[in-house]
Amino acid sequence: MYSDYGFNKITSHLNAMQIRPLDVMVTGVTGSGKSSTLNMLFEKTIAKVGTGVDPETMDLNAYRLSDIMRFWDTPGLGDGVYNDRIHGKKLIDLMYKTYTIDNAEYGFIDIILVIIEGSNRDMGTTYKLLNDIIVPNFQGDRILVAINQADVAMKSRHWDSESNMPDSVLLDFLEEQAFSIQKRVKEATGISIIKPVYYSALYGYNVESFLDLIINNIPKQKRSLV
Ligand SMILES: Nc1nc2c(ncn2[C@@H]2O[C@H](COP(=O)(O)OP(=O)(O)OP(=O)(O)O)[C@@H](O)[C@H]2O)c(=O)[nH]1
Ligand SMILES: [Mg+2]
Repeated sequence: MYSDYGFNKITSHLNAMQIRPLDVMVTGVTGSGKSSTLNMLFEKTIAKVGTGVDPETMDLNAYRLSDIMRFWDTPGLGDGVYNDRIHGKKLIDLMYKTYTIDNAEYGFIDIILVIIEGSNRDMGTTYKLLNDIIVPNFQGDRILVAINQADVAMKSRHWDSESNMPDSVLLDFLEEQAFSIQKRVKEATGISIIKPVYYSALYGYNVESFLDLIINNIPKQKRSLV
């Protein structure tokens, strides 16, 4: 059960921050697998996953994995200029959602997770999402990147479907890709991100690394507004 994963560690971080739960906003290009990622964590279908080429998620939805973590599914960018503007506004509104404690105002979302597809299709839209929407409105050190669809990163080649793991060739490729995305994000957006993890929401591969990325990067303090 992933709802128990890292419980003690998360709890002690949150106690230090004096918040509960940790709010994680999940963003990324349409079709990158945001909703699938939530289904992977919850081990059941909680969020509707797209089937064809059409974007699926149109609104913000919050799901509580446990008392200590809540995930916000969001619509993906790359859905045409008109919809991107509407969806972009929803993302920005969420980034500016606040709560007040002892007369001080804090940002509701603690961490933003940007999901990228292993095939690297549409990195341009990912950079646009970062540059136009996220980076100007959110602290750079609270932005995490994860690479989904590890199984099809090499067009399904080198994925061992018996063990549901990459073989050594694909593993090398994914490692290389993680470094390269870290570098490219720096060049394209100016922010320094932690080396992304890679995982497969479809096959539940590397879920623990995915959660570790979040758990190991829980901020020390409540988020002040930018
Ligand atoms: N092979 C593979 N396919 C995946 C994986 N994760 C998601 N998909 C597929 O990618 C498509 C899009 O997945 P969604 O979870 O709906 O993507 P999304 O990011 O929520 O998309 P929007 O809601 O449109 O923004 C679906 O057909 C999923 O089955 C994965 O790890 N591997
Ligand atoms: Mg979705």
